[in-house]
Amino acid sequence: MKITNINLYHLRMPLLNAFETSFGRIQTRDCVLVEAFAEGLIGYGECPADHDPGYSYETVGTAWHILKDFLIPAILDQELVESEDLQVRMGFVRGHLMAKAGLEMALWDLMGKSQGFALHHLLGGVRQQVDVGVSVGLQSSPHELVRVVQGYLDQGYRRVKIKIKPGRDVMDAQAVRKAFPDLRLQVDANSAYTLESAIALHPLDELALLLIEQPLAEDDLWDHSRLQTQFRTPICLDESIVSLRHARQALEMHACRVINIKAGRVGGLSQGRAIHDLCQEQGIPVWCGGMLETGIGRASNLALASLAGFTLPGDISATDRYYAEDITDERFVLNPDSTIDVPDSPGLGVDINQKALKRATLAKISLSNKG
Ligand code: OSB
Ligand code: MG
Repeated sequence: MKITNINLYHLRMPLLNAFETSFGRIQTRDCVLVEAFAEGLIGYGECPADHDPGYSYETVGTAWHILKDFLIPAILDQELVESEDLQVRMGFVRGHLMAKAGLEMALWDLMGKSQGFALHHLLGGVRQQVDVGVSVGLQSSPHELVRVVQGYLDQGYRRVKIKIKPGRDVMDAQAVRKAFPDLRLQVDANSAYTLESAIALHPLDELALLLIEQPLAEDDLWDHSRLQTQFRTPICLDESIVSLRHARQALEMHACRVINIKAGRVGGLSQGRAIHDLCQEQGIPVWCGGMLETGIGRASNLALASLAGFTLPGDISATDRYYAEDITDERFVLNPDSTIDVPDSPGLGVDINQKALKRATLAKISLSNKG
């Protein structure tokens, strides 16, 4: 198929609750929505770059620039049969993986709609519901954290991740573990430690955590491998894994025992699936990370997490954990067994709510070769 024109939207949506991590606190969440037109169909993709370069160097501003000035001109009116055709055309752009992933997602949505298949089917998924958990931001105190976690358990979540940072790590995790002895619990530091300062995390090894996510810098596979030797608890990498090659190298040097897969971080669903396949071959568990997505990105995450190797619960929560109003008609709900249904209609399987999209839009541009 040939994509003839694309609209980009800069979206900003208010979060129901502020979300605080070791790299910052947000009350609203930005992203770039890609709207691609081909064969009378419309495909959507979400580029999860945020307002600030805290999680990654990419921002809405860099993604907008790279999409508008480089990626989109390279793919408009080109024959694209599968995601690989798109990746080859985008290959001249170094990095900017979230920008590429947003465009790739729109192509998957178009391919699914044109062939009449849901995304989970195109990707090779094996389940209709996926196990999910909730990612809880830093709270004002361990006491408040326990109260917030209790609220999510009351809603039915059976796996909880808490954010940590230096000075807000062991006490927070101990408080949650003490309150909920059997909870499936994990922590995420978002690169806030060094090999030296991570000594402070040693008591976490006594808390029967599922994993410790991304304690060290994103460009530091080697020190993660040294840190892993100090812990029984598996280290899980998020920010550090930006490609299939990084995944292979991380596993070869034992830098982690679990991988968090985010299609946005690795340049698209195709690369996410490739990392899944590698990990599955090697018996390494993976799970689907989240970036506070809208209904578009959430639908994509659910389809990806339906692949057989996603054996740990994903950071894919119900819509009402994030937004009062989403840009899709569909709202995702938590089933009583802490799962969410994988969309089953063609493509992403969700429809845009035009009024909500309009309310969330800060800027829009239309790109085509016809001027
Ligand atoms: O590190 O997993 C992360 C959100 C934004 C950026 C990075 C991360 C997160 C989350 C939230 O943990 C997961 C979710 O979407 O619920
Ligand atoms: Mg993370």
